[in-house]
Amino acid sequence: MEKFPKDFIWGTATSSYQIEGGAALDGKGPSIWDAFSSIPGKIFEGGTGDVACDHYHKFKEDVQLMKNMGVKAYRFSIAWARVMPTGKDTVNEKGIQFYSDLIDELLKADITPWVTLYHWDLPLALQLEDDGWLGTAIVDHFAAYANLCFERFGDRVKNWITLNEPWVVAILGYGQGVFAPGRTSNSEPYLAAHHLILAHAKAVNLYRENYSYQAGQIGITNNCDWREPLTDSQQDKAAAERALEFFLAWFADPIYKGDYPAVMKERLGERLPNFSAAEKEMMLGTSDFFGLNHYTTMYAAHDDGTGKNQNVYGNGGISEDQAVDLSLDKNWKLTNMNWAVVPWGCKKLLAWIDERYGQPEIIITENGCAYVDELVDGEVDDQERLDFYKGYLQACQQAISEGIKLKGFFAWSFMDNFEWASGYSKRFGLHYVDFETLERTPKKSALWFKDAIAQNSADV
Ligand code: PNW
Repeated sequence: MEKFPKDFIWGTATSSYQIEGGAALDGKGPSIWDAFSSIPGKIFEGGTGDVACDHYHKFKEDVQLMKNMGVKAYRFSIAWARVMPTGKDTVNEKGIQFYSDLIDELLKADITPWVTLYHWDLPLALQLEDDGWLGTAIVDHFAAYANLCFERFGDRVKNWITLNEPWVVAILGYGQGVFAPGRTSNSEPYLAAHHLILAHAKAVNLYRENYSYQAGQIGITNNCDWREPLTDSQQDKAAAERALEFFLAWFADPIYKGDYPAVMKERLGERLPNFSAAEKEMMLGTSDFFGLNHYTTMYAAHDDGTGKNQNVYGNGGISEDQAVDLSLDKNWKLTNMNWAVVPWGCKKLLAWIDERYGQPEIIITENGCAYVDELVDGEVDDQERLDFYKGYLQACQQAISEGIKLKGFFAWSFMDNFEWASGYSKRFGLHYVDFETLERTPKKSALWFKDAIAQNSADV
């Protein structure tokens, strides 16, 4: 049986808006997701995060469930508006207390906290007063918020993730408008992304300058699918490479190489902002690990203008800008998100990152799948999810055996939750949540995951 390295980090992940509830409790301010989900038609069946999994009240039970699984690490996010109701200046001590208690509970259970500072729930006041990620003020506001978190939690939290998936914020929030703040544009995504990267860099610099005594690590999490050339033609190979550059290198190149990919500059012209020399210097090297959220794979072909697959959800950027036509293999199995299950794509993506960025330590901070789960006699037989994890974790094992420095894997998600625009219609959890009673039940995949952790192997 092949084993993972001894210190491999096995974890599960969640995010604040998706699980906490308590949207207006104990002084929490509204976020753009509270506002967005209140607009008719934006969320499937009008779902909101008002209650979600009520993790705000049930966190002790949740930590216990994690402990039962034997997970070594738990990735969660802090709701900025819970600790700073308007995003700046005023601190909400009750919000601080909630996260402080959660962190203590995790440490008591021997589970290492991995804390994401921003998983999309921007304080609404910052959207209204400062144009959210389109304005320049956000960079300093984010750094001040990060500073508060380092100051209050950094004695116990040693693993920080500044941003979750800036690509989603930019493309789905400011390009396609399907996520908060719901804007549609073909230039705003590039501006929002620019400020996201600068905010990340500023927070990391601040952490390193002022909190080195805390001896923690800090990085960013980007999401990327794999793009496989549809044919062996030079054109399709170039299209696949271009698609990956517009998806992942857009955010990773500034951090690992100091600037945007050349192909983006060429194709976008004035819509792509420039970094000053000082900004380049500030950004370079601002991730101690390469955080990666990976879910699926698509074929990429050169688009001569007749492409039929434009603007598919999750297309990796604004299609017209890339001249890439995306498609699926009809033999691939699809999850309930219509995302194809292609474990070898995961391995190829890890190898691409390894090569392009000089063998960074990679952490898969999310991987998982949605299926139509049913609770029957107190059990959920989600064999498809079990197979999914087995396949992807075996691909991870292979990557490690080929020398790729993959250090950890966080399953998305610890439990079923509010799946953004899909509301409660998509279940990604290892634990089933009954959204009427809020009762949690470990699924079959959770029991498998527990065995895999215990044996430190995917071959179980
Ligand atoms: C990620 N796409 O979102 C998020 O980090 C999670 O909050 C979310 O629940 C999970 O994946 C499942 O969706 C994504 O369109 C949303 O490519 C959309 C895309 C990718 C990731």
